[in-house]
Amino acid sequence: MTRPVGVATPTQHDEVLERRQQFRAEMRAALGRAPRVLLISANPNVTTFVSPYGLEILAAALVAELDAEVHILDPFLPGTIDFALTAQILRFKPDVIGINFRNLDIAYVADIDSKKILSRSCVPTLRTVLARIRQAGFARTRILLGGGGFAAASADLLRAFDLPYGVIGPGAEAITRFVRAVVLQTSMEEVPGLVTAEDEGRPRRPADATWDNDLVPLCSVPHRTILRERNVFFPLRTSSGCGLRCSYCIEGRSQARKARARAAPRITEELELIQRQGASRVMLADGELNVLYSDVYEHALRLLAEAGLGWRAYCLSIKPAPELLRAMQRSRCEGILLTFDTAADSVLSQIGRPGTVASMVAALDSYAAAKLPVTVSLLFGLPGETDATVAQTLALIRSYPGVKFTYSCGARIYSNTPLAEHARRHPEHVYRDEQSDPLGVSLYSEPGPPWELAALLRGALRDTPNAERFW
Ligand code: B12
Ligand code: SF4
Repeated sequence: MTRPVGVATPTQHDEVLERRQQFRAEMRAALGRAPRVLLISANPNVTTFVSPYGLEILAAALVAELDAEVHILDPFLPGTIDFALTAQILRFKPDVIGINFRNLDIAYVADIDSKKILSRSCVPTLRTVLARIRQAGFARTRILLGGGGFAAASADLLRAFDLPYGVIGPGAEAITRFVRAVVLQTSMEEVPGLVTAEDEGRPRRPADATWDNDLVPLCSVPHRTILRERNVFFPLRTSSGCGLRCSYCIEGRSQARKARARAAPRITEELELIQRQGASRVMLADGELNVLYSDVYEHALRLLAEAGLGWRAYCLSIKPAPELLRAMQRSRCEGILLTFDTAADSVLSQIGRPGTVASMVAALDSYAAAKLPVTVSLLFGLPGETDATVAQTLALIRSYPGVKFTYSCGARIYSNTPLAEHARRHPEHVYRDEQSDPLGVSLYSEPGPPWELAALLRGALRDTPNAERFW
């Protein structure tokens, strides 16, 4: 089993210390030992290898708050056998099992030749994990689901697997309070972000990221070793959440509902930790790095520059402040993934993103003038897309031959989003994979099927080497 190692730094506030003392005493009194929590990563790494960053933060919370004994297990780690999971559960005898379901599927794949959706679902992975847990005879009321993939289809997943509880949003406080409620046999009401199958994606008490942001993860050694050996980007978050609500995106629902920056000392501490782990490149794991303006980004970029680490980040297309641009230029930027989606104002307003195409283009101009390596991401087929809006976006691609563009066709419909609501009213624009159950992959695509859009764009962009289809 994997024992997470690392150093969690307790916040020095009296209130926090008092709470932690109380929680730990309660656990000892009820159990006569520390609570045991098993955290399982149900992520088959569909595209690139990633570490279970969310679970590492939960592990830090459980140790800091409850002095818990925590194991992080990944039955899909290369060289691991998934059926060993049952034996590991029987041996460790956890009081609670927390499962991270990071990806529901790989989001977008419409195949031109077969005229089908070929996206790969991660639901079978979750099914395997739950089957192993059941084989160990573990009570379903002590299982808690969470993560981005869970938030995207919470009610459907709970119903499909007959599970009572999941958490939407940041999980540090939630897992701590869940363990406490299980051990003390008290109500689950205090668990922030808790949802049941009836809640349809709306927690009764939303979670926020205060606890999560204040922790330094307890890292899973095997995962971090693979990141180092394969020279993959190590995750590092400077903020959490997104205050915007783009209609197709689960970000503002799966993370905190309001973007919050982390305190600079926590970022410094975590950066030092990943340097010791041998990181040479970092993915700034924020939904969008610049979604709220704060000097914490500049602080992080300065630290990265001093440490000589490369970095990548998703960035919203808003004009970067001169200080932020300078900090980016002075550091080893390996990629800014600019969220653009469309060059048509009519589509932009339909997806509920503030701003205009002119303001997004101004942002692109700033990054391009600063000679930063920008990749613009586009999503064709959103509500309001027409032949004319497709032509507008094609014109944008052609007018920036020096900038790389990636595009997808058809927007993944997640059941907990406004796009799902819109799709229910416009079933003529919905395309499903061959699975008929509610957890199958469905895409929204206007004005025609996603594979037709993809074929049209392939033809139109034949002589445009700066544009590439994402999948
Ligand atoms: C950075 C990032 C990447 C990087 C990762 C780099 C790295 N080395 O880690 C890259 C670019 C590689 C990437 C790839 C992909 N990604 Co990505 N990624 C992100 C992003 C922006 C941040 C991920 C992260 O580290 N977050 C910070 C951690 C701490 O948050 P977390 O893991 O969600 O955990 C917190 C909570 O969810 C909760 N929680 C988590 N688990 C549990 C468990 C329990 C029991 C509880 C109570 C709570 C809980 O508490 C945690 C701590 O606060 C997220 C969006 C986001 N803001 O999270 C998308 C996101 C996770 N990615 C997504 C997708 C689709 C993908 C890809 C499939 C894209 C593709 N087609 O290639 C691949 C899949 C990679 C794989 N595993 O194979 C989707 C997943 C949802 C879905 N559609 O199923 C997200 C949510 C984006 C979105 N808005 O749609 N990604
Ligand atoms: S700005 Fe980006 S992260 Fe935020 S809701 Fe929109 S697409 Fe999602």
